[in-house]
Amino acid sequence: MVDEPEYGAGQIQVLEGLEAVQKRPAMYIGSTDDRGLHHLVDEVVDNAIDEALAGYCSEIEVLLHEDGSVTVADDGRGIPVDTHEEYDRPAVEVILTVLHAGGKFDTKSYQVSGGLHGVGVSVVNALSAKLVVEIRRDGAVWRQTFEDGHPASELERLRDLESDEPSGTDIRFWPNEEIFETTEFRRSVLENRLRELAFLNPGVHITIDDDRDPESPPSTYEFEGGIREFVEYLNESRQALHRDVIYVENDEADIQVEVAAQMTEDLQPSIHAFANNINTREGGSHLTGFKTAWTRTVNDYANENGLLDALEENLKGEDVREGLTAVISIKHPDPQFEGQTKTKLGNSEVRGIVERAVNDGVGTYFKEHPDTAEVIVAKAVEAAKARKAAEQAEELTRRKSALETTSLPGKLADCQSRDPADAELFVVEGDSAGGSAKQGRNPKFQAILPLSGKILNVEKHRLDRVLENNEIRSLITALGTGIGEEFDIDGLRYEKVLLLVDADVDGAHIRTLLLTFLYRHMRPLLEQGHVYASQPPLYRIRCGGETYDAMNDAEREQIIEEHCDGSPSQVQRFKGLGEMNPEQLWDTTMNPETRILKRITIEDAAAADRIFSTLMGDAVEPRKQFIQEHAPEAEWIDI
Ligand code: 0RA
Repeated sequence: MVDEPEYGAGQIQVLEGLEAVQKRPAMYIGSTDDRGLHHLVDEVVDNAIDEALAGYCSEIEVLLHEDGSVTVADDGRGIPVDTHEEYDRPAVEVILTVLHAGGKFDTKSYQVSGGLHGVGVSVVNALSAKLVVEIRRDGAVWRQTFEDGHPASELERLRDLESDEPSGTDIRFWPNEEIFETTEFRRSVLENRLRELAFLNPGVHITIDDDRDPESPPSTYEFEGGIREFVEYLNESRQALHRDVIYVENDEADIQVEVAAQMTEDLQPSIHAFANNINTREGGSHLTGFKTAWTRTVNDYANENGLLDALEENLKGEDVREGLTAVISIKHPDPQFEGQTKTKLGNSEVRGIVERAVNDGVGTYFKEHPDTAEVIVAKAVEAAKARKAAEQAEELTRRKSALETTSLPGKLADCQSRDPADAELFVVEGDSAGGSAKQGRNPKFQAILPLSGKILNVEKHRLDRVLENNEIRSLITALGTGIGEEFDIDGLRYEKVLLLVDADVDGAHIRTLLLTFLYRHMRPLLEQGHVYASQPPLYRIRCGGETYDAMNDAEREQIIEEHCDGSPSQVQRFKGLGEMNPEQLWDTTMNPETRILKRITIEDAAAADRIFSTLMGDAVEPRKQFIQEHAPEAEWIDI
């Protein structure tokens, strides 16, 4: 490290108070639902990662406690404890009680730091009923406690630090139950993020342990290979076409660029771009730079070696990306995040920097590894041929434009409302359930689209085949958004899209096929939370003139116990939606007052890509393993 800035309490900038955060938490952490809750942990972990990026921290431990709190411990420098001159209070107290009083806003103090979560640990404190910070620094162990964001104790000096004891910070917090809709941390959500951080920051060792479930062993993540191992992980259930992951790195103008890529047999690209450890799912200049350079480099190699003679044209971007798994990670001292969800990298200078890194690095790699270059070109040529064949038959263009001009599908029973904001579309498995749903619905705002057959597995077919499928075409025209590059959320005809399938294996399969289609061709619909799984009950129980519905066996037993004194007068098992009459279907599944819906969101595109490749791809072993690992969570898959 050169030119280390002196970092004491004096350098901390002060901006505003925490009441603003408590009043409008969503402004700072996006939402107060499950997602917002997990952002609290991300925020503290990101601070520890910043210490690691500055070269001071190598171990991060996350511990989920039985009482619902969580501790994040690191071996960084420790939050400063000396007196903050302006406030005449310990720096740690200022950092935890004054918004934006971290060091990060002073670009000299930190080379690189997260932009999205980088709201500061004071936000975590503001949204916690209680927070305890323990610091090992300046020869001692220190502790301070906070309640509802306010100091509940002075900073205490607990004891001297042992000579061999490393410095660091432990932050334990209890999220405020009055602020969050849920305060239950989900281990798998945290694991996905921690794994990702370990891939993006090689050398950092991250552990998560869950005391709520004493049986479960801790998970640890440390990847010496960094994003190369990330690509291998993403490709676990994809068939790679060459053994080694291509890796490029470059530093230019203080901007660090890393790219890892491997071509697979698949049809889907799986390309993930990060800036300062933030998953930039809306893309941006680093992704654009990568795409331009990858297209150019593959074309250059192909032309120089006469591999495009038969094709008689250059490869297009979509051709060279078919089946490509890639991770792009840049670290920038002053990242600009734009877009609806602030996950699009705006810095325009990054485009050229990534382009040059990939042109040079991958160009050289291809010259040194002609076998790899050739399989990559061959794969792209195959994709181009398929694209041209479809274009020549004019099928693709015809089908695409037909989607825009044709009237609504005949099978759709549309709703009366023309205002998408209060309209819902039920996509229903089977014609008979579709019939019941049509009779049972409220036609004012509920539309029904029955699906007759199984829909196509889009993971295994190119777009021309996908668009031949009648069920998929009906769905696209009913939704009104178009697909792929032409997708336009403004065309969406229904605020909610509800997938209504039987509660059995076939139903789960159909739902997964539908989700795969939506994920691959209408991803913003999922990202923006428009898609829901309807949860029809499995049992209807009667006793004492009352009716109760149970979603599963455990609930059935509980109801029989609590409401029927152990002996119900009737227990009906719904074998499928088709067995419910229209009134039952309305009562249990469609009535907004009483129904149970599960919103399907994509927390993590990389994890979702892997899940879809695993569930829908060719490799049998990883699929079996995935289903076995997730079996305890029933057939529901959280993506
Ligand atoms: C302000 C300044 C410094 C470090 C930190 C905050 C810091 C915050 C957190 C939050 C969790 N773990 C943390 N570790 C460090 C710089 C300290 C220095 O210059 O010595």
